[in-house]
Amino acid sequence: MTLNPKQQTQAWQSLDAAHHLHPFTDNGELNQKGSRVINRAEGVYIYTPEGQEILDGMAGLWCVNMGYGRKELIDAATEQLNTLPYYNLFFQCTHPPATELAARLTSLLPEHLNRVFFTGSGSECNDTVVRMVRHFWASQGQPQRKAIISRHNAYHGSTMAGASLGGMKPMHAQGGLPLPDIHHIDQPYPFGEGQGQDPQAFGLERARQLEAKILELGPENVAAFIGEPVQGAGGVIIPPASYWPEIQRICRQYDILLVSDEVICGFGRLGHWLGCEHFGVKPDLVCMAKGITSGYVPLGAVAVGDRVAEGLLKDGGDFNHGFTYSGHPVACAVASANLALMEQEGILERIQQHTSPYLQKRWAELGDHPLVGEARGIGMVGALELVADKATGARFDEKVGAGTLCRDFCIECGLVMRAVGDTMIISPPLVITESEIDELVARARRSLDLTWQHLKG
Ligand code: PXG
Repeated sequence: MTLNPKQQTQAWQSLDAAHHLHPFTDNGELNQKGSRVINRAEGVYIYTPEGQEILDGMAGLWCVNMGYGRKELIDAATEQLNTLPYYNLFFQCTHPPATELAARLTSLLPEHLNRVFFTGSGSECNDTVVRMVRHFWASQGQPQRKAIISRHNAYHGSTMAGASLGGMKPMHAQGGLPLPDIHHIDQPYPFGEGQGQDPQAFGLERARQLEAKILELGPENVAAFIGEPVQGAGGVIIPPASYWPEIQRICRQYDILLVSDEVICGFGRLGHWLGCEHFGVKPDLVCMAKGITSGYVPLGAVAVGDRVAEGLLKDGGDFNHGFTYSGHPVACAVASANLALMEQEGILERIQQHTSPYLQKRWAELGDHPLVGEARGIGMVGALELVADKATGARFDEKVGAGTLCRDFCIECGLVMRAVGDTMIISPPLVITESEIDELVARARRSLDLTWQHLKG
């Protein structure tokens, strides 16, 4: 018996409910409702089996930067699967896709980043960084430098080290986190935590919490500071311009390594290869994943600055760390094809000169909506703060679940927008056209109207 699309969806939903545990999901609640099945995608659109077309305002999970259905990436994967579907980089071996990608990547990155260590994901990059910075300081005769400083509401992944570096309270509440020697300072979030203050002064004050924390721990005990240039999963938190230069000054003054987590901000999301370039920051280590392959296959990479690389290569250079899928050949081949495609299409110039200014202009218009306390954005990300009172910026009671409501109306209107509490965020594919941006903004406005009617009606 062939099933019609609705029956097929129901069949998948019941298998899913019986056998599949979802990440970051109330699985009990989901199993009652039935999960949303997506089984096809093209360009900036995803589709349900019943044929609903949904504009993917999140590029999957901030990763499908060059859009769905790119033949160049599919061909690169197919060719590599046919040639060498797997080999490893352990035991003195290499393979052409990893070597060529390492060279290609370092040629695109700032001058002092000349080496990469491959992983399978962003979380694995951050686990790698924890071990690498501590190993580096040990190589410098300072093994006591173990402390790593991060921010509250940062997201650095879900592994033990990634979730510890992250500053997500609900994550720390499960599984005995954070690990020892990981510390958090406050985030540079003007709308949420700096209301009524001058944004630049607020940015400096938040950066100087790093200095205070270093002095509290003793500079001789601190290995590194890690941050996302713009916090993504935390709600598109854009720091004031004063923030990053001050963080860099402090790191240099106390000789603390600076790690930029570029898992979201890299590969064009902020209009540059790396988001830190926008803020004029020169990190010692850089974590990359997601957009490196446009999400087609999993890959992560840690770019290592010359100073750290020289430390690691001292005394034989043994680093006892690595993953079966470090630099998987298919992932590396797709990443190289993705970088080539980005260059061929001049995507960075297109973002800087056209797509980002247009997206930001249209996005800012949503700021006039009665439900929106702030519409902000940078590069190819945006956020809307939903408020109960536009004049005072007062939030809705948490129990109202305004963000969740709005997110559900978005889907009804054919748009994926993510809710972080009552902050609605977007991170569309970088290849989105002006008319697709118009569509995105129209669908977002319609969803805001429906949310408003529901809450006030
Ligand atoms: N660093 C940053 C800055 C991230 O955003 C990771 C590390 C971890 O990467 P992996 O590949 O291990 O997932 C991330 C991941 C969301 C969401 O809902 C964000 C991420 C992952 C899943 C969901 O915003 N970011």
